[in-house]
Amino acid sequence: MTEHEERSKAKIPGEDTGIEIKHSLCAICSPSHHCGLDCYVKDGKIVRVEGTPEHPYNHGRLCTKGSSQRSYIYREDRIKTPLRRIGARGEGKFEPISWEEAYRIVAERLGQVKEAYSPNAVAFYSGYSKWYRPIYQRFAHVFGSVNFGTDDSVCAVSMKMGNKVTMGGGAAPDMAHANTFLGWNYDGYYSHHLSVEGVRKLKERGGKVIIIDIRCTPAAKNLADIFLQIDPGTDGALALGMAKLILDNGWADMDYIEKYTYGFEQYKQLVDQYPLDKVSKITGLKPEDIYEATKLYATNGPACVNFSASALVHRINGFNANRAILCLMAVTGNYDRVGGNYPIPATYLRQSAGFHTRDEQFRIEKYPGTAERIGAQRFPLWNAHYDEFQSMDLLRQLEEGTPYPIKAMFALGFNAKMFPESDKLLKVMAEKLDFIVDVDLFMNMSANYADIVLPACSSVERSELKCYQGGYLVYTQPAIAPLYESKSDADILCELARAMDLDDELLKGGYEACVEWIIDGCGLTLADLKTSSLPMKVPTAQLPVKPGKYLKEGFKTRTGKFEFYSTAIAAIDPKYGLDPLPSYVDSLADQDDEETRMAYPFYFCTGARKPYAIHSRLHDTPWIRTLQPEPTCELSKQDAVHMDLKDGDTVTISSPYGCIDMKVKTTSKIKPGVVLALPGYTKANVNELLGRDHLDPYSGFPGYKGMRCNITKRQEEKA
Ligand SMILES: Nc1nc2c(c(=O)[nH]1)N[C@H]1C(S)=C(S)[C@@H](COP(=O)(O)OP(=O)(O)OC[C@H]3O[C@@H](n4cnc5c(=O)[nH]c(N)nc54)[C@H](O)[C@@H]3O)O[C@H]1N2
Ligand SMILES: Nc1nc2c(c(=O)[nH]1)N[C@H]1C(S)=C(S)[C@@H](COP(=O)(O)OP(=O)(O)OC[C@H]3O[C@@H](n4cnc5c(=O)[nH]c(N)nc54)[C@H](O)[C@@H]3O)O[C@H]1N2
Ligand SMILES: [Mo]
Repeated sequence: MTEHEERSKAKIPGEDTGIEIKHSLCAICSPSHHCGLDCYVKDGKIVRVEGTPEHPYNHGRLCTKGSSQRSYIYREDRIKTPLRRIGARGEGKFEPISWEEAYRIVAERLGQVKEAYSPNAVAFYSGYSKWYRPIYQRFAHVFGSVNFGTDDSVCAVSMKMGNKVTMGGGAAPDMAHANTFLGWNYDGYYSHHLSVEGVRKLKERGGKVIIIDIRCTPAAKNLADIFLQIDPGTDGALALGMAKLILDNGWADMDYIEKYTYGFEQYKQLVDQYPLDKVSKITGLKPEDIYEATKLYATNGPACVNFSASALVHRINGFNANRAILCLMAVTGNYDRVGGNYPIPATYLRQSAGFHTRDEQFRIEKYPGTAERIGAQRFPLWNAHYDEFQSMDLLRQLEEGTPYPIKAMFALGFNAKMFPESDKLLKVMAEKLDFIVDVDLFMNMSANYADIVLPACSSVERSELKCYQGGYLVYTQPAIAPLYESKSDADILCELARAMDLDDELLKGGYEACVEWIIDGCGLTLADLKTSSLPMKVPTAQLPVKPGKYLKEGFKTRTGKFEFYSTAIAAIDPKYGLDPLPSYVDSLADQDDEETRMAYPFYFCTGARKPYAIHSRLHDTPWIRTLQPEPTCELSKQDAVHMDLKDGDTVTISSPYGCIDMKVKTTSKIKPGVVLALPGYTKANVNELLGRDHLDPYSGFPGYKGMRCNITKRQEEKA
């Protein structure tokens, strides 16, 4: 009896269960942690899911989101066939059509736009899903458009750009060798639950943990030796203040600074403007707490820091706040040293697994030309350092038609609720676009605006290439056949490439041909990968990746040094006013006039992660929805008392851009004046309250986590 058979017998009573356990992966969540999933399949249907015990990443564990897999994939609103719109845009009236018909229409209509305007008039967009990205980006470029853009416009890339212009590479924490972990906006239990183990082990070894957050999270409660509950959006000032303390108290690593860094004198002048009492006022923290945390971080080394993909960089001052924290690594000599933070080379989909693939080359080798991508003029730093359009400028370019009109959008997983002024974006798309295609698993408010809607299948219904830390690679096999007439995104793109007769034999050759090309040279072939349903060790993986490369060979910046003063930013036209130093500005600086302050006195922070939610994906998944049936915001107990609010009351949250209603949950975990809420609800979309120009000028990232709002008890509740 195989191990699988033994397990299914042990778990499910009865002699012949007819159940087969198939390995797959859960892709509901972040691509950096797609857990191995065991699907118990009976008669072509998944009857149970568990984490895969033998999987090198999650070792059998599965979170709330992953456990909802069945409820997710068997949702009623799955798109079942290709659809053609027959009502007005947004109305939601469609008729089923065949795949052949759908491909024919898409090929013809995109071809017309290309002919009448230019290939760049077609914007190719992707929502959060990442697995098909190399295929998709190449598809857009082979079509001839420079305009490929994704949710990277708002997720993680601001942080990665900070790394690029400061060190030239990433900043992975070397948790296994650190004595101190500075968990700066680290909410591991909620957003990266498998990372908690590393922090726990550090504590078991006698290591110390500092957590800096605006809310008292499980990480603060369970892991922190020192917890700083900072006022939202003020982290940049704290980081500069900490640097001053470190320098003034002789805790700095002056040898490191001298040998490996650039721009220290200018940086020191900036830092000197942030004495402890001033920083205490800005951040709402006690001077003695800042002092203790700084001393621990600087003197109990080696110390590593956590960098968040969203918490700070979802603010208009976020890029430089993040950079100010990066600089602390150099001040204390903790970058590229054992126990600090260090660069790890990317493997596939920009993930690190310690071996080389050709996915970057696959993405960009067909880049079609010199035209400016969407957002290029407005966000020159983004444009210089990332090979996608900045989607936060899409609404403007659609409206104004400059520097050239956008006339069609082809999207995989388009979700307008992720964009500021979501309603406005949909309205303008309806007016300005000749043709819209959306590929999704579920019918939603954005897909209702498309002319053609195509049904995608989920991760358990498809094959996909995936790498994992530790030098692993897997090519998954479908646990069940695609539901209804749905297909894998990669297959859709490759079939469409054939229907459009694009000039690219790889794409036309299909997903597996592309995968073979991408992994060629890594030491495993697709045929090898197909012999195992679990991740395989890649022979060329060089592990463990050791710190010290940049210190030896030079940093990947213009000066070859760690740049306190960024020469990449200095190279941007001064008219944009970007500061090469990590200077601090207020996170509400553009909403600071007296009138706005009085009308919208609360600080609205949206999207701090919760274990039962991810963007728009799970709010309509029945089993998960029972955990929090109504869109709900969190408010401090003090504010609630003041406003005569209790749990379950309905409030109206308003901004200069609109208002939404949510239920209230009172909490003692956040400070007075702060309102927290999740994005992604259709009934109460927080991004309708966010202005389209409330953007970080360095990255173009929106201030999702720092904007003004007002909150009032709804009239009926008052009665
Ligand atoms: N206010 C506020 N807004 C935010 C954030 C915040 O913190 N606050 N966070 C931002 C961040 S960091 C991110 S990453 C974005 C994410 O924002 P989105 O990109 O909107 O993410 P999702 O809602 O997860 O997915 C988008 C769509 O993809 C579909 N989808 C799921 N799987 C697949 C698939 O395999 N194929 C296809 N074709 N479609 C699929 C989903 O059904 C959904 O309709 O949201 C951003 N928006
Ligand atoms: N469960 C779940 N997990 C997810 C996601 C999800 O939607 N749900 N999304 C995934 C995606 S796309 C992303 S980008 C990542 C984001 O991953 P993270 O960046 O880890 O997640 P966040 O919860 O946005 O932020 C981390 C912490 O920062 C805190 N914070 C907010 N504002 C501030 C501030 O001004 N200063 C400080 N010091 N702390 C602050 C929040 O309270 C939170 O505890 O999560 C990924 N993981
Ligand atoms: Mo994200």
